[in-house]
Amino acid sequence: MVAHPVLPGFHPDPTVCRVGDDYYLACSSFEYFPGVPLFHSRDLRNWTRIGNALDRPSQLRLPLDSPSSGGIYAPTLRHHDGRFWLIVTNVSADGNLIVTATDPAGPWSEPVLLPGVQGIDPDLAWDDDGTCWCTVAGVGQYRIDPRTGETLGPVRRVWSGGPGAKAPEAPHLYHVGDFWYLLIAEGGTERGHAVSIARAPAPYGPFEPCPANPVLTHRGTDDPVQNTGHADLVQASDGTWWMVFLGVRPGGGTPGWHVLGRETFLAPVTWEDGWPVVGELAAPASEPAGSAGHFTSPADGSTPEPPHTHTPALHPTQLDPPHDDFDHPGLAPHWISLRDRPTTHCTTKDRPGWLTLRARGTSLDAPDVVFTGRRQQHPASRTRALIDPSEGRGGLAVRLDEQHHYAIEATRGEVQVRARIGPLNPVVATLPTPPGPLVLRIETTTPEPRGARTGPDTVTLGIENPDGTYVQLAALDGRYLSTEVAGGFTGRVIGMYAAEGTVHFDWCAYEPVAP
Ligand code: 6LW
Repeated sequence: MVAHPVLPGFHPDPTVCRVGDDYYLACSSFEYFPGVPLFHSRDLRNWTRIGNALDRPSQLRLPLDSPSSGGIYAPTLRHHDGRFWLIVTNVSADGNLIVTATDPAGPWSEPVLLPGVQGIDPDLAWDDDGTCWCTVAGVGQYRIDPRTGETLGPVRRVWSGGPGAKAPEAPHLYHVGDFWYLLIAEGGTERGHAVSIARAPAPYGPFEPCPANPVLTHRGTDDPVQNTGHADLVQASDGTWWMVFLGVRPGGGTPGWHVLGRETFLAPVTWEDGWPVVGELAAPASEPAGSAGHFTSPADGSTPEPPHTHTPALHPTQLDPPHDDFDHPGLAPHWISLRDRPTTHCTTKDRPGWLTLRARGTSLDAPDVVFTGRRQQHPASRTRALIDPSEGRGGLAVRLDEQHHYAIEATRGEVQVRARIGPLNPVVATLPTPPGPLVLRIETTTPEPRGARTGPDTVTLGIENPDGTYVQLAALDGRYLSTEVAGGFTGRVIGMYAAEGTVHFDWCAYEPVAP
């Protein structure tokens, strides 16, 4: 069985919590605004986006010169004392911060900063007496007052994972039965990634590692899902246990390139001798029978069913709205912009029914470029947008960072395809066009691998004639827009941008394509 992510595309560092029959999940968002996407599910497999925790500039400061893959790292989402608590690190500005909400769809509070808490990947856990523990990568632990952000004592090193493993991080602390369990990731977020666990009689230790560590890793296997790690546990309302974690799907020949970023996967968990045992990766609920749901647990062969399987699944994986006409005053929560989104530069009010982008940075190479896009969620995809470039220059781009992006750019009477790959920045095609609105198109296709040097996909860029026929201008190797080439923590985002003057977009449509 090939497992599919429950949240495909750039959705790393998942954190999950349950309230009654409802599950909520949050992910990292790095240099994009709004930050920390939030999802709701009744079955842990089909997730619906409900908003973003950091959706106001006062909550999310991302300086215009902050680097890509900076910004917002690794949240923890918990429900305690009638409120949702989300703790996260803004590595580009404010460090660790907490926001709270009574409704996870928002509004979320202004941030409470934790200047005394040093370290990424903060976790929150409460003792029975109300003591709040904040555990960070390393692995260090603080006693804090989460309402004020004050630290109530020095950091204590509680565990550093398995001997010799790098990057003990992503800690989450749980009280289960007689023990406190400390779940961590280790080995780094690349092919060596793993999940390990330790337990103790108290939240602060002493921690005894699980003899079967790591409890999850795909390193050294030929599993199509690699880099599995950075996990969180949740007990379902029917008593079964589940793990969400990140993984990647590398494609092409050696060494494999993943182009959609780190995605969120799900696996069942059973308990043996007081330790969690992770079963096979679970597929989304509407996978064809026989290709999913073999939850054979290495522990006892039992087959836990996901909770609430009555939930209808319309699509095998979560897909944000495929088509946006920009007919509503605000932008839907799946649209993400680079670093900020002032209405002076990105608005639906200038020309009703259109998204208007006003240029600031003069190209996608500049960190202050005005860019609004959405995550590429499927290996084979098609994105189209109707642009009116008559007052400026802009286009449609697939972006990994400032140094890695392909774009089709329109201005009065001409379109160009540009391919930025590290220090190279050629114009690879130019075509005269009639003035006025035109449809730009970007497709990603995944041809059968033909050997060790085959790339993971092909990115094609072109325009549509008024009669709907497609004119392809360039077909580019997708490996150069992969994490293995570009580095960093994000994934591809496909979107609209302005590089000069003002450009208007009537609609933008994204769809998966059958491979
Ligand atoms: C995150 C760390 C990691 O803070 O990558 O995969 C970092 N894990 O835990 C950025 O996502």
